[in-house]
Amino acid sequence: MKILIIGGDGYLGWPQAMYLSKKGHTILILDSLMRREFDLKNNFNSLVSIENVKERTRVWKEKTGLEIHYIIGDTRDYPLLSKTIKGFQPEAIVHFGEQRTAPYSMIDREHAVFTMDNNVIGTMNVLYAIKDFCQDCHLVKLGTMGEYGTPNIDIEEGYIEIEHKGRKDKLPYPKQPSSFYHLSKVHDSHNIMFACKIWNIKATDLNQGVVYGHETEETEIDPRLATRFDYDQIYGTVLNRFCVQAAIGYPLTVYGKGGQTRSYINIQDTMRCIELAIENPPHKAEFRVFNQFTEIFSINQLSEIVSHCSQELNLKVEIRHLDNPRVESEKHYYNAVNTNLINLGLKPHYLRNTVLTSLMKEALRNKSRINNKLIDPSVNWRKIKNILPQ
Ligand code: NAD
Ligand code: USQ
Repeated sequence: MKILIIGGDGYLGWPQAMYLSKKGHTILILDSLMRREFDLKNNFNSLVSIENVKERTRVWKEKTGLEIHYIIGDTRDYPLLSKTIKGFQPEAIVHFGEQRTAPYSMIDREHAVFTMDNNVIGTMNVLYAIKDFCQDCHLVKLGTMGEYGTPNIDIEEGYIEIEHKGRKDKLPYPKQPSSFYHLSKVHDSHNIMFACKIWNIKATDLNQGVVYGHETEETEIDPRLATRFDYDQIYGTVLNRFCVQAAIGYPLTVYGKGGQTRSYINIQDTMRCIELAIENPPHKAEFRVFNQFTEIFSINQLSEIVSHCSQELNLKVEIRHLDNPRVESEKHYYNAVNTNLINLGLKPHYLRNTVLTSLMKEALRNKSRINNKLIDPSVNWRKIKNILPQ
């Protein structure tokens, strides 16, 4: 298939591009490079060093004989986006290309507005380009489990059957996100659902949990094919952060009471889930939602797992409870359904194994690259203006 990967230079997009290229698909990446620009501007870094997109694609060709083409461009640039989609005629578009962190979106007004503009307008443009130039294309859009928040009932896959005053309906599941970033994903979901209905577009919204890990079969081919591994307070996701903290003896940064419970997925399972979505497209006009995660943990459970694994490596690890910089429940009910992808054939990797065999090892190997000034959270949800340490 011809597949356009928007955001194909990012943490997930780059390994996904290689994964699908190796399966024989023709891959074109579109990426604005906003993620790399953030690091350059703020002196942040990935734990493992990563090559630029030109070098990555060159090494990929050298090692596998396969080509991955790329265009540097922004989804908000409609002439460029529509020309790309019209010219390439993708059968599927995998859309990773958004500002993807909650703390970034809560820094101040500018960052919140950028997040809305970049994500919501960018996705609107993708929808219009599909409608105008590529109606049969399947949009595979990365959403997030955080769209649902933490309701006191089970979280279903996108829709819920409701009985109200004696009448029944199947409605979009209620959304209670906890950052402007997560809200941008909710707005995207509504826009995509509406576009499917009025223009007969087909789309899969993948409500993905927190991703951990950095190794895939393809990144292991050569160190120059590595994907980024973020551990800082803005882009680092919680398990990746805890493993880096443990490697340098930095007390683990549990926010608040640590009862926050979330769904998690290994990066290798992300690759497979996207492939499953592409291989099994929805019908025309269908807006399909999959909950893309494999396991559920509280932050306290994660810190205990990392602490336990660290002891096996003779590392001494302390757990520290910080005042929570976010506004979120710290003790709540959480149970989410994830049967759609499992029914399509997903065979999960498990978190405990990845901590010891991959994450801790990588963190120890790259200890000298860790900047501990980037670890503690300085972005607070309640403050009007936050400052990033350099
Ligand atoms: P990332 O920031 O590493 O990658 C996103 C890429 O998209 C970057 O290379 C960035 O430059 C590019 N991009 C951003 N805005 C763009 C635009 N307007 N036009 C073109 N390119 C643009 O993020 P990631 O971790 O790879 O996440 C990919 C997607 O998956 C995001 O949509 C994110 O919300 C979603 N997701 C991520 C996680 C996670 O834990 N990493 C979990 C759930 C969902
Ligand atoms: N947390 C800590 N300590 C830390 C970092 C985080 O206790 O050092 C807590 C947070 O308070 C939160 C939980 O861990 O309760 C998850 O935080 P996170 O930063 O790992 O993940 P989150 O902000 O939810 O965002 C990440 C990705 C985002 C994706 C989302 C999936 O950055 O792109 O959408 O995971 S989900 O959580 O399902 O919404």
